[in-house]
Amino acid sequence: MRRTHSTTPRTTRVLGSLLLVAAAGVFTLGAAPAAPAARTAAPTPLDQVIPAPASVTHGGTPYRLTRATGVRVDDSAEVRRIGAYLAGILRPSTGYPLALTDHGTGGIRLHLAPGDFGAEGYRLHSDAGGVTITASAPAGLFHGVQTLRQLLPPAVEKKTAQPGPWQIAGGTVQDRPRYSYRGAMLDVSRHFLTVDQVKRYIDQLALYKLNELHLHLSDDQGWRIAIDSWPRLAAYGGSTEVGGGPGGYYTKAQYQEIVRYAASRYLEVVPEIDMPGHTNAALASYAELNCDGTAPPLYTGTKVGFSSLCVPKQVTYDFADDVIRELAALTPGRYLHIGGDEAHSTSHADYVAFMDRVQPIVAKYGKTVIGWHQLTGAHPVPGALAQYWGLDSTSAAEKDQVAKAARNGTGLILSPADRIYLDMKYTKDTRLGLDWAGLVEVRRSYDWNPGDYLPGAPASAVRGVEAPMWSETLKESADIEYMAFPRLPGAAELGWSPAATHDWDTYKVRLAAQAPRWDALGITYYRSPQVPWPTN
Ligand code: TNX
Repeated sequence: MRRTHSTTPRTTRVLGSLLLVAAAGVFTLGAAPAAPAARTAAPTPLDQVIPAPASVTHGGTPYRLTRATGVRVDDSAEVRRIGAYLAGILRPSTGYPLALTDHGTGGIRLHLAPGDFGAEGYRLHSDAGGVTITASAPAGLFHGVQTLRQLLPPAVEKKTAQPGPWQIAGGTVQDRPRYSYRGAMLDVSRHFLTVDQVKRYIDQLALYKLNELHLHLSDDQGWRIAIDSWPRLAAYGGSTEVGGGPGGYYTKAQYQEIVRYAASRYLEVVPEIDMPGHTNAALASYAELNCDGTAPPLYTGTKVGFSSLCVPKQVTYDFADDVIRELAALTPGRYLHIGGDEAHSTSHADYVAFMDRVQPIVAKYGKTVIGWHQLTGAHPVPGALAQYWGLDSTSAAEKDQVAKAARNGTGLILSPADRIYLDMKYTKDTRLGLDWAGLVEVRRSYDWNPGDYLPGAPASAVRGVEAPMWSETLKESADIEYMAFPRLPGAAELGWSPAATHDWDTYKVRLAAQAPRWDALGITYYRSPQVPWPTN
């Protein structure tokens, strides 16, 4: 056995790749490190997954799935459910029965045991006798299952029987996340997404071990969640979207279905009601929320910064209390996001007054406040998190304001717009997306360090990263996937993997190797020229 780490010197890795390729009989000299070829029988090396594992020990005989392979689970409903999820992925493509069992030996075992795994870590051990994933909590087993998926050939993701063989390299992966907050945001306001479209994205997030799904549920163009005490918000405020389409909203039952589905993939839903700006849909639904008592028309354009709740009116806080109470009651997660960005039509004094009154409402209903980083210009309550969405070029004064809040205890979620805004165009020719934060190619979105990104902010204030997907130009799942892939896996790696594994040259090879998996899953992606995609 040879102990290595994903930070193996490049030469060793290149040699390893060449040897693998040579073993498969397709030796090519002088080429860039080849992505593990889908057609070869050599199993994927244990460190060739995304996000990069914390540590890997290579060695030993691979495990080969057979018709006799069982999925062994502890006698626990939750572990059994994760086993059923895994078997559900493996059965169609392998054609094997993969029976769930709580006894016997060998096969694929999911096992809960005390250990130094943290809330989400796991160990995956593979040898000729079987594969065992061990964790101290179900989330760790689930993340280990994602690693196992990626170690199997991409064709395992297909829905019809494939030839195999189905091998997992020998060795041990010891893994746990760098950050506890690893998020993705969907803007379901600018264009509405159905429950099934959200579930499809949830499955894609789970494959890369993300654990937070932020839903941007309200904006100028649409209100997307039913609120019983203010029924026109959804019924009228949800009746359109950018471009004038029919919009839509989630009933409470549908929202809870999303929450449940996300939880089954170990993602927590973070609902956002954006206030006091970005509120035209609410203002159009209830005249009394406007300072002049007149409801504006619904809005289907893409401008920002023109709407504001009426800060001096008591009814504004009755509204906020009702909405937050009902949404908190539907949401088992810890957080409630109150927006707070681009309040260009609210005076600074009003903005501060509004946040001073609304943050305690969130606490009253048992949730922790998240706000866009403009919240740091008001008085973030103790425990609040600020979501930073600035650019490299954001003024030092603005960065300082956020860093100062971080030094005073406000936690940070990093979503720098010119890095991981998934709605930014890749190049000037990208058909979809916006470019106000710049063009963001794949390397740029990957090549930064959340730990030292914001000058003056202590590394310990950084709770993690989140990749937002604003939907002004995005309507279909295929649109969203084209913008998310291949950048989303990079955001996931920034959130999960130790900084020491960060290396574009080796990452791009692992990223390229994901493409056949996306093809098998029907995921549309941008074939960036920066990535050495397999050519077949
Ligand atoms: C800025 S980022 C916004 C959104 C837009 C987005 C488009 C943020 C907190 N506000 O309202 O949709 O840019 O990229």
